[in-house]
Parts: sequence; structure tokens; C-alpha cells
Amino acid sequence: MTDVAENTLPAADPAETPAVERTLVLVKPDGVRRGLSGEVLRRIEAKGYGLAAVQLVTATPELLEAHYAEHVGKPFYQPLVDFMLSGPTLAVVAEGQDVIKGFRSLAGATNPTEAAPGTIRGDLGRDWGVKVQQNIVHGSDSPESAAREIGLWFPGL
Ligand code: RTP
Ligand code: MG
Repeated sequence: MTDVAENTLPAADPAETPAVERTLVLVKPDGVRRGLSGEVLRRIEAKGYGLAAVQLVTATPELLEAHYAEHVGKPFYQPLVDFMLSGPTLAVVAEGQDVIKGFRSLAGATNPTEAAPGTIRGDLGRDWGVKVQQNIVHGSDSPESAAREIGLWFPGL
């Protein structure tokens, strides 16, 4: 007679279970204003990533100072904050294997003039001749940034 225990499924091997990574994506006020929120979400989903949270947020100077702490004091900091306060932002937590790097790849280079066609910034962005690059999206640049930024934009998550 077969032992019942031998017929049960083995517990998942942690080494075989892929660690799901999360990143913070922002559709910046220019993207929301231009009606591109859906297009950005479509590209994230079409790539195969999941949406863990989506919320329209009106940023505050305090939130932006924490979010852009690495840029405080740079010449483009105040124009960047003014731009980010110019309308609502769509905050998104996207998830999947290597999604931090993968979304940065979908977003393209910071300067939309130089961003490759096929990327969000390359296809949908351009230089508008204003003080700071309005480049439609933000994506976390490391696991540490992602954890910090998700905590700022989604304190309850
Ligand atoms: P992000 O953080 O928004 O995903 O963009 P990023 O990593 O590609 O660029 P980062 O260096 O972190 O800069 C943050 C945002 O500041 C604006 N910026 N403008 N010289 C400029 O005009 C300049 N440099 C940066 C952009 O909106 C950039 O996305
Ligand atoms: Mg950055």
C-alpha cells in the first residue's frame, strides 16, 4: 500500500519560485494631461507585467522632496517640482520578474529627443522648449528606490 504522504505534492522549492519584483511607475502630469495614461498602462500590460496598484494622486511639495531627494539642490529641481505639481499624476505599482529594469527599458532615455523609437518617451515624447524635460513617465531605478518610492506613493500598500 502506498503511503499517503508520498502522493501529496512536494512543498514549493524556494530556489524554483521566482521572486516577483515591484517597481513604481508614475505617469507624470504631462502624460495624464495628454491622455496617455491608458497607453502607458497598455504597454506595461502588453509586455506581460502585472498591475498591483493604480491611483490618481495630486502630489505635494513634501512628497516630491522625498521622492526626488537625490535631485534637491540641482538647477532643474524647482522646475521639476513645479512641473510635477502642475496636475495629477497616475501612480502605478507594476510587478514581474526584473520589472525595474524592464520598465526602464520600456520608458527609454530621459531626454525624449534622444529616446529610441519604440519606447514610451521615444514614441510619445518630445522637447517642448521648457525648463525641465517633460518625459511622460518615471520608473524606479533600483530595488532600494522602488521600495522607498512605493512606500511614499502608496503608504497603505
Ligand atoms: P525618472 O527618475 O523620472 O524616471 O527619470 P530618469 O531616472 O530618467 O531621470 P533622473 O536623472 O532621475 O531625473 C529625474 C527627472 O528630472 C527631469 N530632468 N530634467 N537637465 C534636465 O532638464 C533634466 N534632468 C532631469 C526629468 O523629468 C527626469 O525624468
Ligand atoms: Mg530617476
